[in-house]
Amino acid sequence: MKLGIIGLSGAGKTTVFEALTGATGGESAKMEDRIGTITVPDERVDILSKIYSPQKTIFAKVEYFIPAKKQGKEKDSSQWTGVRDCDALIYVLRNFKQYGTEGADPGQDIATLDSELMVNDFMVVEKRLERLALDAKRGKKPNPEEIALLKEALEHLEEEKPLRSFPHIADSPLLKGYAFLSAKSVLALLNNEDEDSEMPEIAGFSMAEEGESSTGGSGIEGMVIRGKLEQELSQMTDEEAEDFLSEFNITASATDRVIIKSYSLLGLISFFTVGEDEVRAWTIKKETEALNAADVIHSDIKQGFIRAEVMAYGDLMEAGSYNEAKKKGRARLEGKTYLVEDGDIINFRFNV
Ligand SMILES: Nc1nc2c(ncn2[C@@H]2O[C@H](COP(=O)(O)OP(=O)(O)OP(=O)(O)O)[C@@H](O)[C@H]2O)c(=O)[nH]1
Ligand SMILES: [Mg+2]
Repeated sequence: MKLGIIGLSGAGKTTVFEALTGATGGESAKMEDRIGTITVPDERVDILSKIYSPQKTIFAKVEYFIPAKKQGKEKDSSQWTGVRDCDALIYVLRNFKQYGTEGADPGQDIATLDSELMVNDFMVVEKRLERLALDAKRGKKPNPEEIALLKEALEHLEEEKPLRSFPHIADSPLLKGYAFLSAKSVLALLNNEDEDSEMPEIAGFSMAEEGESSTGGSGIEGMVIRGKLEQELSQMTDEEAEDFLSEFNITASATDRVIIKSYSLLGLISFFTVGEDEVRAWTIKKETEALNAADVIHSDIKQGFIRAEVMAYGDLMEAGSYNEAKKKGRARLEGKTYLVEDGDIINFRFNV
C-alpha cells in the first residue's frame, strides 16, 4: 500500500515526507524517487502486546512515495509514472508565507493539482477510445460496458470534474488497469506556519483543529500539518521533543494522525493475531472475507481453512482476558465468507 506525495513547487513535499518517515537528506535527494516505509501507530497493538508479552510485536505499515523532481521535457513524459501506481494521494498545500512568492492560496493549489491530474487522465481516455474505435473497424469486439464507462469519464473530465467524485467509475474493475490519477482518493495536508494551527478557510472545506479532518469539495479530506515543525520534531530525541511540544502547545505529533488517517483513506483496516510468540496487526481492505484474510497470513491457511475463531478487540478489553471473554461466549466461530471487521482478533483453524 503506497501513498504518493504531490504538490506544487516549494509547497513542502520534501519537508512533509521527512516529517512522516523520519528520513533525512532533503535537497540532495530531490532528483531521485524516494520511498519510506512507516509503522502505523495503533494503541490496540500496544495494549495486546502488554497482555501477551510476545517475543515479537508487529505493527501495520504503509509506504510513502515522493517522485523525483522532473525538469524540461522529462516533466511531461515521465512525471506521473511512479504516482500512477500509488493507491492514494497526499496533496501538500502551501499555507505559509515564503519570501519572494505570492501569498498562500491552498484552494487554488488544489484546483491546479486536480487540473493536472485530469488533463493526464483525459489524454489516456481519449487515446484509448481512439484505439478501441480502430479495433472495432478491424472487426475486434471491444467490451461495450468499458466503452460506455470511458465515454462517461471523458465527459466528466471535460467538465473538469475529477473521477474520484464518481465511485462507479473510480472503483470499476473494468477501468482499474488505467490507474486514473484523478480517481485516486486524496488527503490534503494544509502545510501551515509554525505558529498557526488553524485550518484555513477554503471553499468547500470547513474549519477544523490541527489534526482533525474535514471533507471538502470534490471529495477531498483535509488536515492541517505544520510541516517544518513536525520535521524538526521527527529528528529530535524524546526529551528534546517533550520541551518542544509544550513550547508550541501541541499534545502529540500530528504525523501520527496523518499516518492513521492515510491508512483509513486507503480503505484499510487491521485484524490481529495474538500469542506468546507474536502479536501482530495484519492489513486488509474493508469488506474482506475471512478466507482472503487467511491468505494474507499464509496461502496454506487459506488452502486448509476450516473456521476462524473471532473475537472483537472491544470484547477482549471488556472481559479482561481472552479466556474470560471466551467463557462469556464472545469467541465466535466464523466461516469462509465472514466479513472481517477492524479490530477482530482471529485464530484461524486449518488443516495442512
Ligand atoms: N514556515 C514554513 N516553511 C516551510 C514549511 N514547510 C516547508 N517550508 C519551507 O519551504 C521551503 C520548501 O520546502 P520543501 O519541503 O523543500 O518543498 P518541496 O515541495 O519539496 O519543494 P520542491 O521539491 O522544490 O518542489 C523550504 O525552505 C522549507 O523550509 C512549513 O510548514 N512552514
Ligand atoms: Mg522537494
